[in-house]
Amino acid sequence: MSEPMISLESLTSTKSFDQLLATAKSGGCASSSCGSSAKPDDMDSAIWEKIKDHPCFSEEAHHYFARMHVAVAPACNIQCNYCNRKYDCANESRPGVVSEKLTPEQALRKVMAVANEVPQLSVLGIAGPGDACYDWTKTKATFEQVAREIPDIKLCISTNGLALPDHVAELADMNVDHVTITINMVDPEVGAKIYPWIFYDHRRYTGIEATQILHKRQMLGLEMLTARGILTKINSVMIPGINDEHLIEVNKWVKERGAFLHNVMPLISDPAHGAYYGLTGQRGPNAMELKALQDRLEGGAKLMRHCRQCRADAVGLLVSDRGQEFTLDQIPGEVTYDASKREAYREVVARERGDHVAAKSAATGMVKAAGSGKSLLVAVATKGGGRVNEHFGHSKEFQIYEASPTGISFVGHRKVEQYCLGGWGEDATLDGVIAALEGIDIVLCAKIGDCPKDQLTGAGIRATDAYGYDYIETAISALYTAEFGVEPLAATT
Ligand code: CLF
Ligand code: SF4
Repeated sequence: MSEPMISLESLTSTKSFDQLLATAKSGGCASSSCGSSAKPDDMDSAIWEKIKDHPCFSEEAHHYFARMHVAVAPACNIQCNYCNRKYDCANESRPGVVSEKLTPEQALRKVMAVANEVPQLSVLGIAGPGDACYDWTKTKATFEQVAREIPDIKLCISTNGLALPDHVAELADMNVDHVTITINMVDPEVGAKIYPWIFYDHRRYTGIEATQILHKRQMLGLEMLTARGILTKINSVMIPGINDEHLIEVNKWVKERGAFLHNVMPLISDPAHGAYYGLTGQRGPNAMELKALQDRLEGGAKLMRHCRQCRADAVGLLVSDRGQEFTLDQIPGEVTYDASKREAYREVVARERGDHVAAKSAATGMVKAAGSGKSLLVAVATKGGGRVNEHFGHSKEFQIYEASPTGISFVGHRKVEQYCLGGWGEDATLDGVIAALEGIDIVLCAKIGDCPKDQLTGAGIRATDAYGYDYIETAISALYTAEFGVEPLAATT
């Protein structure tokens, strides 16, 4: 087990800015890889500059950087069968949670307050709770005000695409270089099963007529963004029996039109949310069905697999939402932005990140060199920084990695209910965690007690805390080579 070069606490502390600054200025890094670039070899430098601090557009960045959403855009111009308008937009948020809706002025105050407290903040997104392009006046006013006060924050928008072509030029003028379009179909017949109506050009359309218009506008918007060099991510909601097979076609279409990423998300369907699908019993896919479809899409448009389907008022690293700490009643009436904390954090991360990339490359090389031809599915308890650094019982999600002859890949995450609450754990909760880990070979965590470890073993899932605080890939490569005969497997049962 190796100690981190810089502790996660020094990266993420909300209380000790002096310590953070001291860490940033102290240097003291023993690694020969300090300062090395984390840019993948096969990526264009200009694109890397755009995505390297964006937690959604770069899987690697999501270990270090945070986004926040401001819920300034409640109005929407279409109806999705998985959405109940009383709740957040399900395209970019978990349904069933009501947001605090903000004016652009309130949003600015909130962004400055978060920037002062959350040094990882790098992106401001507007993802509803309706449609950011349809509710354009408020979206634009928010972006303009925030860009004036915090010029280095990246601006990001999510839309259903219907009103998008009307605003591409303004998005480019405002330097918005990350746009997400939710595209669930390229065949209007499929679309008619997902969208009962749209509101376009002052009138309401239904059925195939509606989805033909939506499809044309989505494709036009995507092409216009690509022509301007704006990076696009396509979100698709996987709806079993409705569009799951069809998403293969969607992936081809969006790749041909220059999409940078394709994010296939599972339908979240629950009668309690009051949406049409929930009320009519339409189910969402399970984790293995989602992974199987994502695996079939490999080789097409590049996939995003680390989406957390976050709320329209989410704040923080994707792994942990701190939105509830920043409701308007907790923010001072007057806020002045102080850039120093975010700047100090960036200095720390630049060093840690170079070290991580070198470790990752060595780990991948070891897995490939093992030449076993076999795969290992590993669930990792982490709270950020790319390390195995969370206790099993404190985890609210596990990050899933696959080690195979092609290397080590992040393939998704599994949300769970936190098992340990102040020193004791509920058996029923543990049963739920074990069910969520279906198909996993080994769990990696910073600490685990004998009781949960034994129960996991009983369910055919091994668990170990022998690699606590190691980089995730370093730990997985050690497991992989041990599993296939190179070294004994440490401390797993
Ligand atoms: Fe927000 Fe979306 Fe921008 Fe990210 S979220 S507007 S691209 S800053 Fe990210 Fe959240 Fe998934 Fe969205 S994890 S739901 S993909
Ligand atoms: Fe709901 Fe978003 Fe669809 Fe509008 S685009 S209906 S807010 S899920």
